[in-house]
Amino acid sequence: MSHGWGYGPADGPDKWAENFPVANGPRQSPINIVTKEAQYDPSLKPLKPRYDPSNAKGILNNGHSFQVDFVDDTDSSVLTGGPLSGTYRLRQFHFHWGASDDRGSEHYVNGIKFPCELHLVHWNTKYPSFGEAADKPDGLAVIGVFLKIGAANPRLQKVLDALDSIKTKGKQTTFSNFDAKTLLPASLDHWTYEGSLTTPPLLESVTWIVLKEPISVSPAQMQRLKGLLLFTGDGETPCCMVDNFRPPQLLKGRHVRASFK
Ligand code: B30
Ligand code: ZN
Repeated sequence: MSHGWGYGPADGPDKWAENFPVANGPRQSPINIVTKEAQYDPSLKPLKPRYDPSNAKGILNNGHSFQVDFVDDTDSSVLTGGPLSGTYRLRQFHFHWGASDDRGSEHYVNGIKFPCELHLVHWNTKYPSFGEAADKPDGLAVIGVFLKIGAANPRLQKVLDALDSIKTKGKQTTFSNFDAKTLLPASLDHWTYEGSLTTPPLLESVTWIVLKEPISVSPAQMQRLKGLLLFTGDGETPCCMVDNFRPPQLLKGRHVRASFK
């Protein structure tokens, strides 16, 4: 799994446009969310995630993050509501984080960074598969959840405990019976805007739903995340998986809507 892109000086976000010109496109992600510019939209519906724990399938070190993958051949784990029309199936979730706690999130709120950001990736079932949806303007919906340092989060522990088995790029193991809903905060109040994948191929296909309320992670849990994984594969010079985030992109006239006053 060699991607030809990464987060280093030679292959990082500043270089992505060389191979992926859409990096400079009109609806790139992430963004800095300026809360006073976001307009409350009373037409946004309540966000309705409905996830079946038995759909969790595996956990993979993909060389730029780690992802928990879900069986997505039926409508048993889906997201509806919010800004969305139709039904979006859960495909995977993954995280972005920093080398230190002063950075790590992809989205910012009023210029504020968080140490980590969770992404739950869904695809629109009006298309036949994730692959077919991934390049359509309404193909994907990603829920972004900020993590802030605080109390230990018992709901993250099962994920963190699995990281030992996927230290290097390309390693994967089974990961079953996990309720992704337990990773969401109590409030589903959100900001939403039209954006893109935050990694190459940077496709402009994502309806972003960024939750206002962060979830907590303890300093020790954050240390585990930062210390256990490598960007590199077996036999390569080890390189710690940290600072795997893209910085905010230009808004280019887009509007951010808020589901709350
Ligand atoms: S994100 O939520 O905007 N960070 C993808 C999904 C969500 C985001 C970014 C990318 C995605 O599906 N990328 C293509 C799939 N990957 C598969 C993989 O195993 O990990 C292929 C690839 O990049 O070349 Cu990554
Ligand atoms: Zn992501």
